[in-house]
This record gives sequence, structure tokens and C-alpha cells, in this order.
Amino acid sequence: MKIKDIKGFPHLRYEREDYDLKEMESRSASFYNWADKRRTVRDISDKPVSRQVIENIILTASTAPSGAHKQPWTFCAVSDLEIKSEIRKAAEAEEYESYHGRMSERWLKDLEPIGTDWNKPFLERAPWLIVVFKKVYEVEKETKANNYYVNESVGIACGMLITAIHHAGLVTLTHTPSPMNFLSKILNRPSNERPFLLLPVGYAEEEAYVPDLKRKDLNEVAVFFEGM
Ligand code: IYR
Repeated sequence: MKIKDIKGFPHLRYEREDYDLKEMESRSASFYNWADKRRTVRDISDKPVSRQVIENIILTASTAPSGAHKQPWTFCAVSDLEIKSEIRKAAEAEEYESYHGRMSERWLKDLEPIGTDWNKPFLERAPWLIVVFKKVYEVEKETKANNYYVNESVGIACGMLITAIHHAGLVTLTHTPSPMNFLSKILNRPSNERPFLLLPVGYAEEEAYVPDLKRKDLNEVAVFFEGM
């Protein structure tokens, strides 16, 4: 590996992957078609998934770019039934309050086609829960140093986590109990870590159903300003 000193810091030669134009067009189209098959699935089977698979998925998420390369995240992977049950109980208590008064009428109406409610059986049934924590600051020699662009960094890592789950042939959903400080307590996280997202991971049930959603067309999500 070729190493070059740039402003006093070692840099590695980046190995570019070269595709000809046709190959690039075909690769990007097939990646899109594959990504478009990903769905949020709530019917998750209790069929076990090996720890090795979960480790690879987490390692993939941890390749995400982050502010000043601080990698300000911790992924807690839980397959212990007692801990999953504790998380389910606490999440459902919060969600019950949310669905019975904390969420607006408009919000509840928007969720009707998706069919969510305060019941979260998948938190016990899924073989794994991945609870993502963001590290708002690092503790170095007893001094606190804030991390940079933490929400952006952890959001990108979660996107990669979800893509890696899809790539393994598994499913997940982004569960967002609110408030979710119970996760810090149950998982005994230090005070520089805040819960960010809770993702049950597993196989889709043999017969699982997802809402008949349509994704926006390109012209609804993109604006081009072309030169040349
Ligand atoms: N946090 C709740 C409610 C919820 C909110 C949105 I926005 C969704 O797209 C789905 C659910 C829950 O996880 O059920």
C-alpha cells in the first residue's frame, strides 16, 4: 500500500474502481431496482439470525462517514429475551401515551394507512434488536469534547445499517418510541450516549404484508441544473 505524507499526516493511495459507462449505467440501475425492493416490515419472524450476520451489518454501518471521523455511535445488539421484554414493556408504555394524546389528530390520521399502534410485539419476537446510540460528546482525560454533526453522522450510519440488513435478506423497521431515555437505563449506557433509533432485525414472516405505498417519481424528489 502506497503511503504519502500530506501536511505531516500519512495518506493512503485511494484505489479507484473503474467501470465503463455502460457498466456504470447498468450497475446503478440494478442497485436502484434492488434498493427499491426494501420495505419496512412489521411481521418479523422469530427465526434465529446468527451473531456473525449482525456483526457484519454493524461493521457496515460503522463505515459511514462522520464529522471529523469521530464515528459517534454505539450499536447495542440485543438477543437476550429478558432484555427484549423489558424494552418492549417500556416502549409500549410510552407509545400508549403517545397514541392516546401526545400525537396530533393529523399525525394519527397520517399513520392510519401504515397501520401502526402502541402494540410492539416485534420488540420481543424479532431475534435481534439493534439500539443505536449517538455519542454527543467524548470523554477524554475527564474533559468533555463535543462531537461534530452527530445527527447527520448517525443518520447516515443508520441508512447504511438498513441497507446492510436488506442486503443480508433480512428486514427491519425504524421504531421511534418517544421519549426513549428508558433505553439508556435498560442498556446501562453512559451519559454521553443518547438513544437515536431502535431497529428490530430478523427474517420477514413467511406470509408478511406491507402497505401498498408508492414512491415519489424522480421529478418530485430531484431538480437538475445541468451544464454542458
Ligand atoms: N413512534 C411511533 C409512531 C410512528 C411515527 C411515525 I412518523 C411512523 O412513520 C411510524 C410510527 C411508533 O413507532 O409507532
